[in-house]
Amino acid sequence: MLDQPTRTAKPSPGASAAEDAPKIASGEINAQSQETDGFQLVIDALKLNGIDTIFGLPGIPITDLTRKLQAAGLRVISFRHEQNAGYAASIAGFMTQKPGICLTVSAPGFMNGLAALANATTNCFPMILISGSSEREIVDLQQGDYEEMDQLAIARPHAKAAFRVLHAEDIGVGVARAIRAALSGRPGGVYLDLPAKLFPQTMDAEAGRQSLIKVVDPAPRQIPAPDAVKRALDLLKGAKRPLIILGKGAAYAQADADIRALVEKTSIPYLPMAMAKGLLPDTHEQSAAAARSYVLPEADVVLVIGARLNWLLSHGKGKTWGANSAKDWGGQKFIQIDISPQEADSNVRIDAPVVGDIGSCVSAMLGAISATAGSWPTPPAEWLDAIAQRKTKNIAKMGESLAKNPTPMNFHSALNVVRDIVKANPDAILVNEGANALDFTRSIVDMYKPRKRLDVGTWGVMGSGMGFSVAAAVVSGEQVIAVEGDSAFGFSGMECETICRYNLPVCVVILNNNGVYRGDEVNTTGGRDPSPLVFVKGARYEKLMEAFGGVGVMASTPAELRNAMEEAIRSRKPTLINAVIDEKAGTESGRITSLNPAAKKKP
Ligand code: OXT
Ligand code: ADP
Ligand code: MG
Repeated sequence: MLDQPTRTAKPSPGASAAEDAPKIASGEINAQSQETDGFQLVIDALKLNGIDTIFGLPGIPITDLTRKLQAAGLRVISFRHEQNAGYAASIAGFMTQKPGICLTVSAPGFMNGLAALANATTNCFPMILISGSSEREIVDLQQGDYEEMDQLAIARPHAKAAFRVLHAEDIGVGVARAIRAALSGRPGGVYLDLPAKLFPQTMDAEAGRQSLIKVVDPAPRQIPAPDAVKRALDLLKGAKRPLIILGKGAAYAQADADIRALVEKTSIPYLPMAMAKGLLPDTHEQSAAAARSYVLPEADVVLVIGARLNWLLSHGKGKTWGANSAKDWGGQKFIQIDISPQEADSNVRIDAPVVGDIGSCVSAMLGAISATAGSWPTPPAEWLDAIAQRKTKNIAKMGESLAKNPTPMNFHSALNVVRDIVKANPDAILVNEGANALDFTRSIVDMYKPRKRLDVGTWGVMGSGMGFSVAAAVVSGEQVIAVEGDSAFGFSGMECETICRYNLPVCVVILNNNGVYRGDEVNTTGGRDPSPLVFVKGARYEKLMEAFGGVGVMASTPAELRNAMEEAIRSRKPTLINAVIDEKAGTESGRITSLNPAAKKKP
């Protein structure tokens, strides 16, 4: 099939394109030339919509696109593996409420990016995976093209939406649809397929300019119905033991001041999910994080804001919630604020669903509470006192563990240092993955500001660490501290080169216990291979950062770790600290041992 460079351009898709015409800088569409092409239209469409950073990896057919994007003033962050570029794009989306863009080559590059796209959809992160693709006619007849694959069909089940653009004049619509799909309603991952043939297609420059769309109001506010707000507040007001759960949707919504005001005006204790830590400072007196296993079963009314009642909340039922068995309901009444109307009742009955964007819902609730002029009841003192007691006990227990200084280091003695460093640098962004390395960090290291903790999310995915770190540093310019299990780090460790190449202020701390969960397991079969769970003992991970010109430090004591972290933050140099901890430290699967099938079989 021939290219169709001369297809008649469509009329202007809307007034907005005409209004924004001057924003497409002259020179992007060459004023002398009467023609533009697919490369240029992709760049113009992204720029017109405020996209300024691309995470990706070049190769056929997008190599030139990466060069041209850079020449057009966009920041192109080039990775060593597309999966890491994809994780970077997804977390950039979470941090900025703009879709993060990941750009890959066809089939294998696309597949590498797909894991991150699926993870973005699962986590409700707005992201667009743009992949070049091979020749449709050959792909569809399965004639064996270079990197042949029906990418659109494969992406579709893993994305919120998937689109392919075949003609240059449709690039504007394709990019606009991708942005709208990623951002509106529940955010998610979107796939945009750009066949190789699209890029050199030419069309009249003016018609091309007219074909672009600047998306107006890509994430429209969704105002909750007043009766839904009233139903929720009536239920909450009558509670004897109310609890608020804040999820990463609440962090994403950037309604920080109103969320804090709602918590403080109602005096209700709250529990932050992992990535909602810091939405209010973890040291806030209403935080019930240190009394989690007490408040979940005891609460009578639970207001869930931007969190799903999925496995991380034991599906809202079972022993965690005070029921007798895993399938039983604990008797709590639930109020759920979520932008997705289908979320309610997905696991247990939601007595008062409030559908809308969190900013609008929380502000409507605050308005209604203020209208009751001081008559909002403080939760009963017995409830607040009981929580305070549990907290005091758990915090004291934690304090004892943190005060110990064993040799070799354990998770507590190493993380006590990280805890202090984060306290002294509350703007630093903490990236965290591993099993024990994740779970201990979550409960030991307090966060003080919103969206500063980025972790493995809904899938518990290993390999997100370095992609998240690169994006966090690029997007925010802040210091990044990545606390990594040694196994977790291995999934994306080669991106140390990327961190050094872009000279990013990333300090990676590997809590090195020589293996997955721990490093002391032996192969008891007498065979020659090591246990599947252990790595080379005494591995010198710090040399990896040194190999690319960064700083590498081996730390065997809390004092060495503290010095190295302080120096990393002072210098803002790429740094990897290999924090050697006891190989016997750690339990299988960390805090989720009970999810192992073998554990489930046990009586
Ligand atoms: O109330 P109680 O008494 O229960 O106490 C709780 C709190 O009240 C208390 N607490 C506090 N006390 C005092 N002070 C403070 N401030 C405080 N805060 C809290 O502490 C406890 C615990 O609190 P928490 O954490 O809130 O509560 P809990 O009960 O744990 O919460 C439940 C959950 C489910 C919400 C929580 O546990 C959670 O969020 N868990 C997430 C778990 C997760 O996602 N794990 C990652 C996956 S594990 C596994 O799959 C791994 N793999 C396989 C694999 C994966 N994942 N991905 C891919 C692509 N391939 C393979 C692998 C390979 S992990 C892994 C590598 C592991 O090895 P590493 O070397 O990397 O790591 P190490 O383990 O370190 O060796
Ligand atoms: P966590 O893992 O922290 O428990 P989840 O990812 O399970 O959080 O849940 C996030 C929820 O937040 C999703 O159900 C999603 O629909 C919702 N959400 C995301 N952004 C918004 C928003 N702006 N307004 C309302 N709900 C939102
Ligand atoms: Mg480990």
